[in-house]
Amino acid sequence: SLFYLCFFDKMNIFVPFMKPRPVYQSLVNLRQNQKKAFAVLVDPDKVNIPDIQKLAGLCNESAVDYLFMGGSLMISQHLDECIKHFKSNSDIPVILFPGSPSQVSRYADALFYLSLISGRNPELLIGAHVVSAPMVKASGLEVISTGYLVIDGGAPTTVSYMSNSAPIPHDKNDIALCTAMAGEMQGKHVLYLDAGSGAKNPISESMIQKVSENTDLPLIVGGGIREAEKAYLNCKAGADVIVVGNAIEKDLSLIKEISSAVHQCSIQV
Ligand code: 1GP
Repeated sequence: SLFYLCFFDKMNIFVPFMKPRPVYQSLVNLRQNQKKAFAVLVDPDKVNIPDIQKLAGLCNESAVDYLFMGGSLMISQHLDECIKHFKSNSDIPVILFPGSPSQVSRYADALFYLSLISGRNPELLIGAHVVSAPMVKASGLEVISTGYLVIDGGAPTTVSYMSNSAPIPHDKNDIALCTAMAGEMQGKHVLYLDAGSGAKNPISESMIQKVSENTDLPLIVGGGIREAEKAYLNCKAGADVIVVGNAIEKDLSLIKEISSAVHQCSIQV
């Protein structure tokens, strides 16, 4: 009832009691404290349960900050299982990064409610959200409203094909910035710049810098990052969270390497 949702403060001002949003708050804290975070992206279609247990151990040892879970397709049916196994081996928060409205699991800690603001496909701006809204609400998940910008990564990626919408050209920093600003003013809570999984060219530092300097939202950057050096440079340019999926699938030792490069950047700012 309303009684439980609101209270009066000392000056008798009516204050709604907000549901706690720990994952979102942790993202805001990064930006406020100039700390950097590393997220490992797992596509449930590409892992089995023993992989997940091994991955959880490596993520724990390497001080990974978040596990993002999701993929453009969902061929396998074991999303819940993957999350449960990860969580029984790790305290790292799991955030859903859904490629379709069916990718909702109440076992995760939070969900990026992605709106593809770089595209002009109404389905991915609002349509899929309408379809998934009752399911998302019923899940009780912490929902993080996300302005999602796909940037051309030099080759067609799954996200560029599936979204049926042109990505922002790699060198058009102003378009990226104006799109990010629009997302911020529309009330999105975080921004995600993505060159797409397995992108040939990751997002340029100059684009990251332009967006980061001119917006206040936590900034997540991913797509085609294969080296610790690039992760470090992205952080220096203003990314708050670095996401890596593809390269880690090929070489698990990168988890430790990239995580320490990202955290190194926190220390030096
Ligand atoms: C894709 O940003 C993520 O949506 C990660 O990309 O798989 O290329 O690391 P990679």
